[in-house]
Amino acid sequence: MLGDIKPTVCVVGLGYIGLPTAAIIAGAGCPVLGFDVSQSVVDTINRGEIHIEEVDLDGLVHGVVQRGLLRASTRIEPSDVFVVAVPTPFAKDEDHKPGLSLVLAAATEIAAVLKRGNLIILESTSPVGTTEQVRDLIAGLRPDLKLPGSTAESADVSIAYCPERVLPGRILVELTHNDRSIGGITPRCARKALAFYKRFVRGECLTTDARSAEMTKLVENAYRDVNIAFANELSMIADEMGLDVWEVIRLANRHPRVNILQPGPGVGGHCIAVDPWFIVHGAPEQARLIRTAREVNDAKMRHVLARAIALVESAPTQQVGCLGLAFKANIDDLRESPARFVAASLARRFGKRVKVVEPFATTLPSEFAETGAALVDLDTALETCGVLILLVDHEVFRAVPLDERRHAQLYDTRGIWNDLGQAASALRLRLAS
Ligand code: SAJ
Repeated sequence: MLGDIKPTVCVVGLGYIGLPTAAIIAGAGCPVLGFDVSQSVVDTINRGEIHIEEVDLDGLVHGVVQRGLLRASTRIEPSDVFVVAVPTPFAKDEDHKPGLSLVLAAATEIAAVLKRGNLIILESTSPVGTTEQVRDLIAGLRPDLKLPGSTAESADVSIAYCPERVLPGRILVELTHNDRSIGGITPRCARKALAFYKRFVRGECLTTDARSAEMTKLVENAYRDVNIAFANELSMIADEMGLDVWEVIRLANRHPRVNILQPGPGVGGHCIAVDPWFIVHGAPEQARLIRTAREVNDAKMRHVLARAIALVESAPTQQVGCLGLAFKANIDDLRESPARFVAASLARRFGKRVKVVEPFATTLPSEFAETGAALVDLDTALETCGVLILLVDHEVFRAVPLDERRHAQLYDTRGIWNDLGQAASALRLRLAS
C-alpha cells in the first residue's frame, strides 16, 4: 500500500490541526479527502479558501485544492489511511472527565468503510488508553476484520496514535520539522504509521507503544502548564509585595540554569489549559502538582479580573479599552482565552464604558451581546479610553509608542509596555495597596 504508489488519505476533522495536516499531506502528493461535519467549512475549503487564521495556510490550501489533491466532504469515504484530528473537550465540572464522543463517533464512521490493509491514526490529544478503546469499538463493529493486539495472528488493519505537537502561528513549519512520537497498538502498527509520516515529516519519527505516545503528549503540555503556573504564581506574589515581577524574572533568568516563563492573564487555548486535566483524571491521587498548576493558572485569571475591576472603579469617568481577546499573541483563536474571560466580565459589569480591540476578530463573541460593550479599532481605543487593560501581546499592541498611551491608566498583564517604568510601578503599587 505504502510503496511507490501514494496512499489515499482521509483526514477526519478540518480544524486548527486537521486542515493544515490535510494540506501538508496533499502537498506531499497524496490525494486527500478532508471530512468535517460543517457544510460551510467543507464549502469554504472546496473553494480553495480557509476558515481559520494560520500563517501561509491559505496559499497552501488554495494550491492543493486547485491541483485536485485536496477536497472536502461531510461524508467519510474509503481510503488507505485515516487520520483523526477531532477535538477532545473535557467536562467543566469537578470531575474534568475527558470527552471522547467525537473520537468515538469518528471511529464508528471509519469502521463502516474500513478495508483490509488500512491504517488508522489518532492525532487528537487523548487520555491514556483511548487508542485501544478505538480498536475495541471497531472490533465490535467489524467482526469480519482481525484487529491489532486483540489476536495472536497478524492483523488486517493497523492502528496507531501520533499526537500533533505544533504551535499555533507556526503550524506548517512545525508539522514538517518537529520530531514525532508514533505509538502503535503493536510494533507493526507503529512501523506502518512511521512509513506514512516519513512522506511529509522532516523531523525525526520515534516509534513506541500507543499508551506511551498518548501520555507523552499530555506530559508535554502539563510540563508547560506547570512552568507557566510558576511564573503566574510569582506575579501574584509580586503584586502582593509591590514588586515588578518582570524585573525579578529578567534578573533571575540571567542565572545560567534558570529560565522562568512569562506571567500573563492565565493560560488559554485548547491544549495547555485542557490536557493536564486528562492526567489528573487518570491518576487523581498522584497528580498533585499538575492539578495545582491548573488551579494556579485559573486563579491568575480571576486575580487579573479583580485588579482590572479595581482600576476601572478608580476611574469612574473614563472609558475602558480592553486590548485583545485571543488566547495568545498574533492568532485569531479565542478558545479558553483568559483575555476573553476578563474582557467579557468587565463588559457585563461596566457595560458601554468597555471598548474591546481585537485585530483578529470582526465581531464580538456572543457573551458580549447586550452588555453594551463595543468592538473598536486600536486607534479609537487609544484616542478615547482613559483606562487601558492590555490582555494579549499582539505585535500591533507591542508597537504602540509610549506617547500614544502615556495619557491612560494602564494595566499591562503581559509586561510588554515596561518602558513606562516609574509610572507603571506606581500604578502597580497603588493597585497592590
Ligand atoms: N503562556 C503564558 N506564558 C508563557 C507562555 C505561554 O502565559 O510564558 C500562555 C499563552 O498566552 C497561552 C497559553 O499559555 O494563553 C498557551 O500558549 P503556548 O504558546 O504555550 O501553547 P499553545 O497552547 O499555543 O500550544 C501548545 C504547545 N505545547 C507546548 O509548547 C508544550 C504546542 O506545541 C502543542 O502542539 C499545543 O499546545 C497542542 O496542540 O497541544
